[in-house]
Amino acid sequence: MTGIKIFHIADVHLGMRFSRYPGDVSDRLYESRFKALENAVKIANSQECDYLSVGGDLFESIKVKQKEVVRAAEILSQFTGAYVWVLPGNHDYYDETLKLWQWFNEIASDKIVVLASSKKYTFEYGASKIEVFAAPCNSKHSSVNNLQWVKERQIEADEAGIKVLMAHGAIKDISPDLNNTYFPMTLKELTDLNMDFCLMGHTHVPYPVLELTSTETIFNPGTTEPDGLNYPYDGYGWLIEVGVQYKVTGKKIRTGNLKFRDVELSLDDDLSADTLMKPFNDLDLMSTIARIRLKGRVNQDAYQSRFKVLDALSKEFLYFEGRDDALKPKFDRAFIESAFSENSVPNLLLNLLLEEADEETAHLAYELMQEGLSDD
Ligand SMILES: [Mn+2]
Repeated sequence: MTGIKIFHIADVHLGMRFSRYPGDVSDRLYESRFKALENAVKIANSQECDYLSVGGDLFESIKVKQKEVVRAAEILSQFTGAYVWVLPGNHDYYDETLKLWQWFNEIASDKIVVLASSKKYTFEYGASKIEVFAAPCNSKHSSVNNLQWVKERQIEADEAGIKVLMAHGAIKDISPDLNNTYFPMTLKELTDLNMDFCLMGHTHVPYPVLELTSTETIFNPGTTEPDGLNYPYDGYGWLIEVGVQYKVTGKKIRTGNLKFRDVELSLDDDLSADTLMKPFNDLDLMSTIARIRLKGRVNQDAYQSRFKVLDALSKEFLYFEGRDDALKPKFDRAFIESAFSENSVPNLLLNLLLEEADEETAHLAYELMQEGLSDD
């Protein structure tokens, strides 16, 4: 047989809203998810993939708007390969009474197949035959996964093609699922199914962590577009190639448009724009949502200028949040001299604490003195 190529994405979450951000930023975040889906189709086309697969949670919710569903189907219809596989995830689970999937099927071209049932779907294209064992979600939550039917299946004599599992759910030790409510499964469970490879969705962390692999057979892309400051990945899909003797290789390709960066910066003395920008040096700032949390101690002048510096920076980014709650002004001899006259009790005491104890203790004593003074 000749090789086949699949581009696998998951967790696009079209329709996700970002109400904590200002209007123009939340609009951009909302739009960028559709763009990421377009990127995925373009990548799949330029790589001449035979299949494009979506491992669940194409949509953020079963209540997405019709125009969002239509838009998604139209984007996927641009795929120039043989088939698009769309697995319902737990956010967009399958139920035949849902408008979501009715709208989707009405508009989607023939090459788009919703893997709505727990069963084997067979695809033949060119010289290759591929059998997709689907484990879609049919509810938002479940304490058991949908792999049971795959485990119990009768292995048919003609089960000769490439065997692929498509499933959506939490994978133990990779995604957090503390209460076991997201179709929990284990890597061993997946390996034991004896598939040629598994196309997964749900876990927003890409798996495996490698960029390129010829040994792994379980692929989870994570979100196509990053979705928040607690998500340090940039949005990926897996390009999977099956060569002679079903040898599988995977290559991670970026599909995302925006980047989120949550940075904690420990300062010592100075607070310059250059220092603060260091973590963002190689980024396109107008496509970056950043939060910077300052800590440590800086000199008095730097401390007084902190809002000005942060304000100037914020204009460079798509969105920028500066936090100064853990930043303190340096508490040193110079400060004590400026606050208390020479040989006064506070001056002597604070200088002594600075020498015998440390800056923290001396500063605390100073703050207590301030409180004491204001109580009078
Ligand atoms: Mn999910």
